[in-house]
Amino acid sequence: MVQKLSNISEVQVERAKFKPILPEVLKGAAACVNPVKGKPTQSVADQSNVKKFFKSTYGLPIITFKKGSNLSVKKKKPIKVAVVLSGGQAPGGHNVIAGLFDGLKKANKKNTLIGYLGGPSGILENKYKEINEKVLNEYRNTGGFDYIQSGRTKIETHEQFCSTKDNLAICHVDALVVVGGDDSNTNAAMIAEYLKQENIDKCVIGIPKTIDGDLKNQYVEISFGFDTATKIYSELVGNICSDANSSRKYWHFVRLMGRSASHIALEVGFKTQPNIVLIGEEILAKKMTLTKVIENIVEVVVKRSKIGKNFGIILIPEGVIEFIPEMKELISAINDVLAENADTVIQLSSTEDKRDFVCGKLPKKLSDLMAGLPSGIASQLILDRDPHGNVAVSLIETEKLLIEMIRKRLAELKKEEKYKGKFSTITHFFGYEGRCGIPSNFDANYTYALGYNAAILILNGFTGYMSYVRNLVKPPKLWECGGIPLTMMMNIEKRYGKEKPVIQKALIDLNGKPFKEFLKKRDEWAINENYIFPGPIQYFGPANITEMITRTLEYEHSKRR
Ligand code: FBP
Repeated sequence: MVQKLSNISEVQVERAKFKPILPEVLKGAAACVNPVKGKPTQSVADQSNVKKFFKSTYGLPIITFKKGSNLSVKKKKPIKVAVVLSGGQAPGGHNVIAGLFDGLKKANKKNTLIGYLGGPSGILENKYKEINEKVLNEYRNTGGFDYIQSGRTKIETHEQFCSTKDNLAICHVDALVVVGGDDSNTNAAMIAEYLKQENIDKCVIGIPKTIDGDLKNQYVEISFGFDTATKIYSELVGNICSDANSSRKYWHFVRLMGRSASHIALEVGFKTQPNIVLIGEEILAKKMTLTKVIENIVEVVVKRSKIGKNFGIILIPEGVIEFIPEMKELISAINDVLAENADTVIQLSSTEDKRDFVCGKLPKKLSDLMAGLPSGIASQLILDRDPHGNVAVSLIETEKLLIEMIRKRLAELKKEEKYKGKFSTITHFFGYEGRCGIPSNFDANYTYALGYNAAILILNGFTGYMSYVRNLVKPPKLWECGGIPLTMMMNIEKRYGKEKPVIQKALIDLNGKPFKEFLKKRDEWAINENYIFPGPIQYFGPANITEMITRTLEYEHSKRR
């Protein structure tokens, strides 16, 4: 019986009783799961270059788990595993830990699990806690990463690899599980490679986490957290659609998280059917300038106004700014200036000084562009990059830039008597609201299976792999499990001015089914109020609501069927 503590909500009390469904193939102890090795693999691009960085772990075969007896696992001595949560929060992180813990204990009660605290810096500083069943039980099926917290430290220097090696040895850790997005899993691959080159027999396994949904491929059908986060954002956007449709006086500009990729905006678009959804990948492919993006939005605003509708909802992926060609060029040039002048920039205390310094180093065309931007946006563009070199898009108020430019254009049209409407705007940013919600049934099951599956990969001695659980449109019992080599997902990219192997981000495929479905619908959404109000995530009730998967996953699978 779960006790209701004073700081636990009624929903959490009920939610604690939820028992994740394990895929049939993982049921029973690891000794009942047989790993079948496929053919050697290649990285998705830049094969010979990627291979140079991963001399010992490149080209590993894909592992598929099948039911069958696996005696080698039975003979294993007790092992100690460490888990680290890396990067932004995503609903379901605690269930990864729970699945991993249960998988290890099922194999041998003496197996133990520790959690490094505060992300990868916990490994470097040797800060950890023992995962204990009683405490863990309070975190099962909950959102957040608060049990062991997260962080964005990157392990990349020789010294950092050495201290990772030393600290794993000090704690007698046999395997490390890195729960993270593309950058954190790139890090996991580097650690696996380093340990292998040093002849150290320890496993490193990655788990695909990120609400952004941009860590995916044929095996990793979706990263965990995307399902819950998009359901939360959809509820909020649906409510705004309802409000807009009731008062009919505001244009709502809603920026949504998702870093570079527009998967979140597209999924929320499907679930709520707003008037406009910008897709960064389309803007990039069509090389649409900022002026063109504005023109397209203005066209809808004017059309709606002509039929008396001075209101609407527009979804803006936070990463769109990086896809507009001139902004992309500007950001890339700023990245280079910041990388080349890191020592000077760090000395400058105010954002304005930094902005002026960077501006002075840019080619004229780009410094003119920067000068023409609202000063808030220009400053936000030069904010510190994260340790992986990414721009802090969650802090750039792109919606304000768009509004300012739309306003200017509408004023011109007014002068030319081509527009008579009223343009009142409200801005929203939904990001952090969605990252720590109580995981949906899908994410609760998926994350538990990913963790449990990671335990089985470790018990079989695999390293340099990502835990995968696929066939996700089917009920969890039928999900397929195994490991995909981390190097298989890599390509070479420029980071901090240097060529580096990194896991390739999965952006929206413009030839893919989800985008094509969107194209069929968007003109209709623009003019009419086809709004859908999805309401909150349902944890209890009819299965068609509680077990609902994302439209993106549905469409992607319908292509394969
Ligand atoms: P991950 O890629 O680490 O999962 O983080 C994703 C994300 O939530 C992005 O959507 C967002 O741009 C970014 O994190 C915000 O970073 P921070 O948490 O450091 O503010």
